[in-house]
Amino acid sequence: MTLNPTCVAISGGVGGAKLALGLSHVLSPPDLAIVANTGDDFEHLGLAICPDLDTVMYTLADLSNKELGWGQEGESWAFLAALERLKGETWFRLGDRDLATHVLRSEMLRRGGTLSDATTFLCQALGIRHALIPMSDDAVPTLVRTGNGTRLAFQHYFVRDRCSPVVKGFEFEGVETARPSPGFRNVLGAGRLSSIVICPSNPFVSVDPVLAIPGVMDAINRASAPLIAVSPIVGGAAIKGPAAKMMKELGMPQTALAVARHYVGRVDGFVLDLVDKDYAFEVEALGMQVLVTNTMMRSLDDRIALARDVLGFAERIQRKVT
Ligand code: FO1
Repeated sequence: MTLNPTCVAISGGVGGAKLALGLSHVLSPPDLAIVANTGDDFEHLGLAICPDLDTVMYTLADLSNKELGWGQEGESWAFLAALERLKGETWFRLGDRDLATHVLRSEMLRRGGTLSDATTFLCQALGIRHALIPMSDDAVPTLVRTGNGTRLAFQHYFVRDRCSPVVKGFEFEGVETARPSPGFRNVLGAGRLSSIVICPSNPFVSVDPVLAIPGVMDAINRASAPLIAVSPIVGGAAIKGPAAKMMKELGMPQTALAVARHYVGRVDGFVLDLVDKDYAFEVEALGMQVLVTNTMMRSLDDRIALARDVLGFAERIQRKVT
């Protein structure tokens, strides 16, 4: 199916999935394609685990575990208990329902299917009609360079070590030879594209891996659609996850303005939360258009309202640019 969306949303983590859901309520399936980060992916117990794809997939299917922020709701943990009894690795918690996703995807990959094929199959099985696309079908695992010089696999940093190691930098292993997935390349070249939205995700480990893939920024710059980033930092804190801690350890202020600076030269528009409205002038001085609105997505209505605001913002920038 050749996709020809008006909006491409780039998503990673919980915050990204919330705005992706809002966009999916505003735009009908042909008009929206969601590209998920796969830098968090890793092989565990012989299974291909794709957390950011699954967070978006479960969110769109209304199956997501709201308390945990990952995995499925109403989960049971019999597999994990049995694994414990067998002295297997249980630091990365796999629920029984979630396990079916990993087993099926792993089998499809083992038979030579691509991650894109597996994602399409699983989304169709869950009745998801919007396109969910991995950023690449090549493995581009994110490594976290820590204070004592070691490089940690992302899930070892994030889950096993509970984000406690001091972060010095990141590496996207194999990114130099990675290619955008066919779907990702396809949607960035869509003739109808009028917005590319970076959802409020961790700039370093959820967004940078996607933009670092060779050809992606060129394709974004060739597209007439503006690239808009929603700040994942509100009032000096990350809504969820280690973004603010990472910024501190990287020697950056933990502010929405620092996030804008991180994106300078790459994005056309930046969305600040109301509490950060005083940064608007400085963000504009970086050469970005600015939208100040509520970015706290507590309810489905908040998700939908932010989606509408961002799309309207893209329209305004579009008119200005062309
Ligand atoms: N995050 C945790 O903090 N603890 C876990 O045990 C855990 C298990 C897990 C299983 C499947 C999956 O798709 C995600 C899971 N996550 C877990 C979240 C995962 O670490 C993601 O990378 C984060 O959500 C950041 O994107």
